[in-house]
Amino acid sequence: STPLANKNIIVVGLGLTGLSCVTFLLAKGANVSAMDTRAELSVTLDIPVFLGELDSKRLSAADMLVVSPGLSLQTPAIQTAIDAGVQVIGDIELFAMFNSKPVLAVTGSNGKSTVATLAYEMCLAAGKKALLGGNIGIPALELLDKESDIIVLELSSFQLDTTHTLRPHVACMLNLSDDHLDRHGDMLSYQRAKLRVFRDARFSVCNRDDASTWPMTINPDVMFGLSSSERGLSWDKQSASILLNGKEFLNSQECILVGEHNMLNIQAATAMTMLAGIPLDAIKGTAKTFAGLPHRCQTVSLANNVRWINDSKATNVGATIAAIDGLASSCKGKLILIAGGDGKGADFSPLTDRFTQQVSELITLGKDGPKLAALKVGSHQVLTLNDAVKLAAKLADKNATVMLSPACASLDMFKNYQQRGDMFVAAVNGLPLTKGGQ
Ligand code: UMA
Ligand code: ADP
Repeated sequence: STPLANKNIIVVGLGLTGLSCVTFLLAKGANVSAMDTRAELSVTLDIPVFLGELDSKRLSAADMLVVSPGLSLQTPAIQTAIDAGVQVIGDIELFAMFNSKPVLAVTGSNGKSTVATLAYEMCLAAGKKALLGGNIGIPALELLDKESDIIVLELSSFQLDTTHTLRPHVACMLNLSDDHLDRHGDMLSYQRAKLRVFRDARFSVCNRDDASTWPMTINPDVMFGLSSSERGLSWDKQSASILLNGKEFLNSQECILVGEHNMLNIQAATAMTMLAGIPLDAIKGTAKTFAGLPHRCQTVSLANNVRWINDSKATNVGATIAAIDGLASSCKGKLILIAGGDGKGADFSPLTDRFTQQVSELITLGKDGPKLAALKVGSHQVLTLNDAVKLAAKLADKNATVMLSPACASLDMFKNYQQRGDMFVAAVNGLPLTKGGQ
């Protein structure tokens, strides 16, 4: 029997995470029921399921709640249960309770999926049986019954908020910029949630140039950054290469990934896997051949001599800034930016300089489109992504770059960022080819 057998456990939230928790807890012999605030959900489960408003009494009477990342711990009914002494955890804590494999955990505002995938591929290249999951889309609990030597987890601030005993072998925080303030309230509590990744970690990896990634209580084992340093990973702007302990490790010309933000991502994944004992040749080989993930600064068409870039995963201001800066050196003609969506309460003003200096035309849409449009004189507001693409095609001259990098979440208009990116690509592919276009 396990510590969960016969316990009355309520899984709160029935998305991907919640469903993985129900399956796992049933297998451990718990008495499982589930709740979700959404009144309409098409799930058929063999357990009691309560939809709609959360039943506070029922929650407070449970032995344990497993809360999904999409629900705030500040939700009154959950807060009441916490106050009543009910143990409240998330799926990552449940994972931690049963995991015995070394974990490489990465968090941050931007670059998590790229770094997690790079680290995972580096482990595979070294012949390790590696698994990848977490916020990237594969619930961590689904990894537990698979054979592995090492597990790479991408963790969000919401997941870390409900995690206490993960004790990763290597923990890494990439950066901190404004995101999810509608849920966390302020930057400090958002940062605190992210720093929880370092709790009881064997090794820690931090960004030398972003002090908000180093908790006061730890001494980072390896630092990375664009600033120069004789220790850890650094960037030599002149030779455009990544240095390890002051010596050239990898020239960016040898890599498929472009943009300084991606050079940071390679550095972070290198630091993490190095600390996990992965040989440098496997790390380097992967860093060279990794082509990036879809929806992240991905070139999707070169028709009519216009470069169309899908960066739909740029769901916050920091990501869009990195994408614009990353393109700066390779943009030969106009840069036309399509942005907007749900800004999640973020401050857009850090974009003003980029909009004025680097973006030739700004096309906005979505809930917070007007707020973005107000930051640039002569910007264009449209209603649909299709209209945005058509207008961009009209405004594009030879050698122009058109990028969808919304700086906002997609949920006001789309199912998720993938659907937004796919619809962008479909709209681009639906454009008429002019004579001489390729
Ligand atoms: N919801 C309700 N009521 C509920 C439960 C959820 O309205 O009772 C809503 C949430 O507000 C949210 C949606 O339903 O809009 C989904 O929430 P969820 O907790 O059920 O989400 P899952 O389907 O379990 O997916 C979660 C992560 N989603 C969130 O954190 C919102 C996924 O990250 C992750 O891939 C998955 O677990 C597996 O670990 C997505 C994400 O957007 C990609 N993450 C945020 C980000 O990256 O910025 C943090
Ligand atoms: P996350 O999983 O944290 O959302 P991704 O790797 O999916 O991060 O990248 C999302 C977007 O964030 C990219 O499309 C790019 O615009 C931006 N980005 C990627 N890496 C970084 C980084 N190291 N710093 C800042 N922005 C980044």
